[in-house]
Amino acid sequence: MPEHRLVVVSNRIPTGEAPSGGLVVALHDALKERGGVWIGSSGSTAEGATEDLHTIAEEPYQRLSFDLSEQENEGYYLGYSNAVLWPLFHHRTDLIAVDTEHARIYQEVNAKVARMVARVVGPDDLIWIQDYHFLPLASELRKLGVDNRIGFFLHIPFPNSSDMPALPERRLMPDWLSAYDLVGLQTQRDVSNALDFLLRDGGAEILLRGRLRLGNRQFELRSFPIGIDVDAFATASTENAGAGERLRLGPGEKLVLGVDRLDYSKGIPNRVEAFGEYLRGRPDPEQRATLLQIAPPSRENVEAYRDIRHDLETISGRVNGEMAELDWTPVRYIRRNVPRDTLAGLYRRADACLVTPLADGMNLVAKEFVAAQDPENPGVLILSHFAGAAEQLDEALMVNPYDAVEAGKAIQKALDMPLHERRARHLSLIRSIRDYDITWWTEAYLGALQEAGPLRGS
Ligand code: GDG
Repeated sequence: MPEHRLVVVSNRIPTGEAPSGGLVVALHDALKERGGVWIGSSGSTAEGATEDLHTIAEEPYQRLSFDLSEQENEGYYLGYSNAVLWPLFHHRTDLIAVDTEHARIYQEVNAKVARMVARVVGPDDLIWIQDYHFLPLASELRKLGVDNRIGFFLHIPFPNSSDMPALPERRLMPDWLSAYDLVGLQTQRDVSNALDFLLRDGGAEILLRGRLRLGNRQFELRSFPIGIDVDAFATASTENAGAGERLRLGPGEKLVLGVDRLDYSKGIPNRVEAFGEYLRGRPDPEQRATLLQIAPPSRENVEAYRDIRHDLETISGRVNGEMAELDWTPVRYIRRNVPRDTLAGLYRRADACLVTPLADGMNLVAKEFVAAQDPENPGVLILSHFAGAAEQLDEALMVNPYDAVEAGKAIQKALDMPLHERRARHLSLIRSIRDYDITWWTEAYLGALQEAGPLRGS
């Protein structure tokens, strides 16, 4: 395929060398292969922020950042993106904080970012917009006369038809989406939710499978489950296989691992509750296991995120208070970012990984855990039905994260699982994550974007 220059836009761009957060990790892997330009906010707020783009890196791809003002950050990022769209798209309509001023600023920031992007793009560039912060960006770019091929990828779930009515701006959504040439979603479930919305409430019609018309625009809607750089992760895990020794687990003690941004969608308190159930129900009380939960803080300025921290600390304290011994603390919780290499080594040491979100677009932790296993003696993935990854990783132990008893039994089953079964499940899982890795995701998406209609100049 002829290589058009790629211009990626996302809310944040990595400023340091060790990106964390699913979207940033995935795009970094994609762009380091292909090169291009990545535009995003610096994360710092400036008084009366201008529309200047600052070059923060040239290699292996160009990174351009912009600043937001305090007020823009409050309205567009904390307010609308993370206190309206994020809860709505994760089935938490109860947490939505509707504020017309925030909605107005969200639109305004999208118009401002469109002006900055329009200055950078050349006529042959492919533009790839990322995630819910920028739903209206293509419609703003079109207003400026940008007629390049523009793609969108939504990293989080698409809301179903019972949740969508809670969004005051839902009537704008069909125009936002149809300004793109290709709307990429994580799963088939998301595609059916988006189709349902666009056909029933949005006035769109289907032309062909995956191809829609709305007014005078035609666009495509398809799923592209995101993946990881499997080899890079596998190598990091073998090179850091000693990381688990720092935990000083007792002889025969099992390690159960959880790794998530501290976010209410990830089901972290439910998971600790499930671990408590497992401990109470285990047939051999001498069998010790530690749950290591790594949960770097996230969006702490949004109120609902303070509550989740409180919930997690309460439940961890309760389980430890009940179950700990003088020489054993069953729940260890680290509210800090752990270096990526250490993380890879911890995955490899873990006997089981608990990936039990209540709602999740995909969940890269599930895939990283599988990539990090020793194929001769692999650990077991316990996966929520509500992770997008569940559509692909059906050889994991699937659980309902709301049911602590069921999830507790799954932990027991994982820790007792015979080697031949662990190997067989792992083989199937690793095949799936290799077939749909980050290179597949980028190429499949960009190939489809390129074919979504003739590009000027090609
Ligand atoms: C969004 C969607 C979708 C976590 N803690 C540390 C750390 N991490 C890394 C993990 C993983 C990433 O952050 C988290 O990715 P997820 O996919 O699990 O979740 P979100 O951040 O919510 O990502 C999600 C994703 O976008 C991609 O499309 O899968 O559904 O919500 O890579 O390893 N990394 C380091 N230290 C930590 O403490 N270094």
